[in-house]
Amino acid sequence: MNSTEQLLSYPRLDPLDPVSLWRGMVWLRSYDERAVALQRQGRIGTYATFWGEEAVQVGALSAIRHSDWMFPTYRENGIVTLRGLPLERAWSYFRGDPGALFDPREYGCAPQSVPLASHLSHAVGWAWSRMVGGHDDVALAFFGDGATSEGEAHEALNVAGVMKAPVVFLCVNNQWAISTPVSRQTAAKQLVDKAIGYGIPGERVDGFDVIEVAESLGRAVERARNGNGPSFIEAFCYRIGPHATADDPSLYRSSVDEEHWRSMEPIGRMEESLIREGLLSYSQAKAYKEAVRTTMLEAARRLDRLPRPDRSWLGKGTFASEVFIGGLTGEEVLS
Ligand SMILES: Cc1ncc(C[n+]2csc(CCOP(=O)(O)OP(=O)(O)O)c2C)c(N)n1
Ligand SMILES: [Mg+2]
Repeated sequence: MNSTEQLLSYPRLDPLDPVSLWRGMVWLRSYDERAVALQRQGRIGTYATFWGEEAVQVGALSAIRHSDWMFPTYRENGIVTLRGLPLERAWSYFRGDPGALFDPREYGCAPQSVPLASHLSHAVGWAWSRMVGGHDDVALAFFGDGATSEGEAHEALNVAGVMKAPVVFLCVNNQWAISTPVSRQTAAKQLVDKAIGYGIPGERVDGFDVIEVAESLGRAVERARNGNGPSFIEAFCYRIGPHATADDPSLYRSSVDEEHWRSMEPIGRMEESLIREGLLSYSQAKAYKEAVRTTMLEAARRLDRLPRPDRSWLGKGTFASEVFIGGLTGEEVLS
């Protein structure tokens, strides 16, 4: 693809094709960078950036199929665009637009959870109901290091272990929960050790290595699909950026540390190795990144053309009879 050629759509991920995984990460990075720019320009509100966590998100998504559902947090806010949600709809969430909500069945993705860990019970309930209904679908649930301290994380992990619910619990240990370091979060040596208490298998992976993530997730998904129950994967990485655009990490952590982890970020590292192995050329990489950037800029212009939220939208979707998700009423979504 040359630099002037437009991208027609989002990249399709194949765990056995490393270039597709690199493309997915470039897509998410570009989405994230554009979102931060939109926030700084006052075109969206507070935004949770995920710089450095692209390998976790792409590696995980590559390991599941469309009938498997994702249960993201606010940090995986762009992942559903890799299943086709229009970019401007994903961004419009950050200006309070109920039109940003979508029918979860269309994209196999639950709404992003802002309350920590509450969505883990939803993931277990969904997965269990699929299992009881005779399907072999799997739930992929993201949660942070901080979320492991929530009672609801414990409840969800415990029930999943007992019921052998087909869930992959993907704990994104980015070492920070806003200003709380993981050393103040738990006395456990590593978060994956918690899996033992629930009687479920656990693995710890390098969250900056998309292939390692994809392989580990592949094993966990297969286990769940074959009726062998849940897994706990700790993806060890680092939150390179602030908690969100409203945060200033210089108040609570050292820039030396940040620099160290920034040098490990997943995309540049993978790009270098793909070029070294002859799977990607420098000019192809450059052209792809430019094409993605153009796609993002065009989507940002479409965002400006969407109706602006107004006060009358507050509370919209509170009642099941109201139309709100993808033109459906809550009752229709639940039916
Ligand atoms: C139940 C609940 N308690 C507190 C908060 C406030 N809060 C928002 S993000 C956050 C830190 C979460 O850290 P972590 O789970 O590590 O996820 P990360 O932000 O690093 O992705 C907290 C405490 C919340 N959203 N929900
Ligand atoms: Mg964290």
